[in-house]
Amino acid sequence: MRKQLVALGLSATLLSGFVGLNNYYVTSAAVAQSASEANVVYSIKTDKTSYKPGDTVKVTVVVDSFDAAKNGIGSTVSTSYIQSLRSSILGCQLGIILDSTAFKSEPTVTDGILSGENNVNYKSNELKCVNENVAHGLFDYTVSNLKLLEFTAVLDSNLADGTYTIKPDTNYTKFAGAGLANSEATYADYYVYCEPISIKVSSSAPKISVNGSMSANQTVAGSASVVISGDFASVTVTKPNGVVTNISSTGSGTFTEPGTYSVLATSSSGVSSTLTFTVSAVDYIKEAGLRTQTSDGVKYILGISPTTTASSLVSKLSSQAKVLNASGSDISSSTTKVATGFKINTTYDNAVYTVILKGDINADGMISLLDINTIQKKILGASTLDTNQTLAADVNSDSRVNVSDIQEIQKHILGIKTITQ
Ligand SMILES: [Ca+2]
Ligand SMILES: [Ca+2]
Repeated sequence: MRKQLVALGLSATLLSGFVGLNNYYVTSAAVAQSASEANVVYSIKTDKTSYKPGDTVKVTVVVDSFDAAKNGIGSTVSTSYIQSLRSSILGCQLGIILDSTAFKSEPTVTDGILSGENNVNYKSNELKCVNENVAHGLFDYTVSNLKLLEFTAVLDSNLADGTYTIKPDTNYTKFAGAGLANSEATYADYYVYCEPISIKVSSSAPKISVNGSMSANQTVAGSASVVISGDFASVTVTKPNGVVTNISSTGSGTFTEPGTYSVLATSSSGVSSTLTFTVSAVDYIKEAGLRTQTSDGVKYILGISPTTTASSLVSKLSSQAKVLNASGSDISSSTTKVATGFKINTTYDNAVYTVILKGDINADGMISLLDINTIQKKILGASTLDTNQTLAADVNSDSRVNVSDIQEIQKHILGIKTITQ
């Protein structure tokens, strides 16, 4: 075909066009050429790339491009033309070979112009479609994704894991010529290309581990690190609240909400594995040596040492909490001193606690003369204390704020007696 383009002094790019019609695309238009010259590129496609033994494989054979001459420059294609083109390609003999170790039974032709024409023979794992009427037309277009044939074939249910081929039978096709590679065959001036394909067969299921263990129904304390290994295409985790989380993209996730989880992982061949585990609640506040109390419906957290930084407190709480300052800003990673009135948000149960630092009344995270001054003003009636300040000022926890608390703070500052938080 190319040699004629040169002889006529015309370029195939002269009339490069793009016409959408029934999902077929005209990608080039060449000059008229002899009836017997054409390039056909077809391919074998499967509905998936990975299967498990016993699966049904759906195979489609499509023409990716078909170059021939018709009607000269400037003509367009019609639906009926596409149909006739399909018939013309059919005019060629087409053979498909299925790997005989993988497929034990006769394929079933489900669609395609080749079906129902009494021209499909199945022998020894070869699917041979025969029509001796090779059409000669003057065609001028490249057609994409034109379906020739569709069939299903069932994999042996006892098939070993591995890779199996589906390939063109170039010894059988009308185009076949001696001495050419399997993927390439010629007949007269026709050039036909089709690459073999391989499908993966795997019966192995993805492996699911929780905190490094693959045991079913295990209970892990506080936090579960789920990791999927091996071939997986989808992974869903059903949480204790019934919400399903997709971790297919990473194959891993960390879960801290107490309760029972179930993981479903499916391989690309469709083999699934499941694992159920339980996350038990951990009292990270208690573990950190802190304590809580509730007053008038407000949750307080106590036991924090003066001058403790936000980041060190988060670390002490096993990173299961955030620290918010008096303005509500998340300062978890900062070195700001945790002060009376700050909030601790425990992320595993989403509870919020207000920090009370005994002796830190002015809320700067330190115990100093400034705190004594703040209490003195309150005692003298010069100012008032809010609820948080009142709790912090009652250093000796006798439910009163008076000179005794001031004395406790003085002893703390002088190093005589440390305030018990
Ligand atoms: Ca202070
Ligand atoms: Ca007191």
